[in-house]
Amino acid sequence: SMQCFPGLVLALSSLLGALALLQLSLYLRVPSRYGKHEERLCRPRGRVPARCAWFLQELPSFLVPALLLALRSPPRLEPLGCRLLCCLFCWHYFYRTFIYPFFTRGRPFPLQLLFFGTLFCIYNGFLQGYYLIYCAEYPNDWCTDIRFTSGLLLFLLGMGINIHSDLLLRQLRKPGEVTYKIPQGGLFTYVSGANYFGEIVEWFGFAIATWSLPAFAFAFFTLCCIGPRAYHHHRYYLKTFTDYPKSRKALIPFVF
Ligand code: NDX
Repeated sequence: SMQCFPGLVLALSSLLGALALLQLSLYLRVPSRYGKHEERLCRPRGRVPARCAWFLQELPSFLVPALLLALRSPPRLEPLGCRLLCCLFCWHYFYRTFIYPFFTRGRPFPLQLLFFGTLFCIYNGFLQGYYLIYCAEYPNDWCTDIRFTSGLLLFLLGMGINIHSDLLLRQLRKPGEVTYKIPQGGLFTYVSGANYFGEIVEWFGFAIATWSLPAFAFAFFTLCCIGPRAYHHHRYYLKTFTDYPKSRKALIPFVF
């Protein structure tokens, strides 16, 4: 049966950190090509309905850790912290897989990015799940540790912001519409990338609560993946709408 290989966790986390830096260097200057940044002349055959794309792409991040958690024999009963943290991770991806795609009004998603996105979700789902179920060790009172409680609070706050902002974006369109409008309300009052801000806060909260290399590597990856995207969204809005609110920042309220 499976066991913990610390070297494997270290190697996979380092590769995730390296991928984050690769993304940062690729996407600082040009945005990743989906949604409002997709090149106009993309072949329509290379695209998948947004619903299918998000469902398929995010499913492994739910399924892999959920299966690792359910199938471990003997089941891991101690400490509570590991199972709780694994459930938090799965909870986010339950939303992203089974709820978000069914309400999205996004445009068709490029097949090639769907392929890489799926690979990424398998990779990260395995790394986070494997670490928490087979490797992590917490004292029995971890649930009352300041790192766990403050991290959990940030996670919940970020998740709330993320889900609320996803909802505000969706309400900008009627079913079947694919045009872009100026997002209003919630944290969009302060930043163009409110959904991304929420997601970043969420995964840094998770990293603090987990206090582990894999979780910090993933939070860093998230920052490098959607941080630049928030900046490109912001530039797109400034270019497209002459009446775009001048005080609005790209990602971090009042700062940047
Ligand atoms: N999926 C994370 N890298 C990604 C898919 C793409 O979960 O090759 C990372 C995630 C993947 C990426 C994933 C990993 C890295 C990949 C990348 C592709 C290339 C890259 C694989 C897996 C890669 C290397 C080189 C390292 C291998 O029509 P539309 O779609 O634009 O409509 C949008 C709509 N909307 C508006 N509607 C009206 N008016 C407006 N002004 C509008 N603005 C937007 O709202 C969408 O339907 C919807 C949301 O759009 P947008 O662009 O704001 O968000 P989006 O980027 O689609 O993300 C959706 C949610 C969001 O909450 C975000 O926080 C979360 O997913 N997310 C997204 C990406 C990654 C991630 C979280 C994470 O890293 N944790």
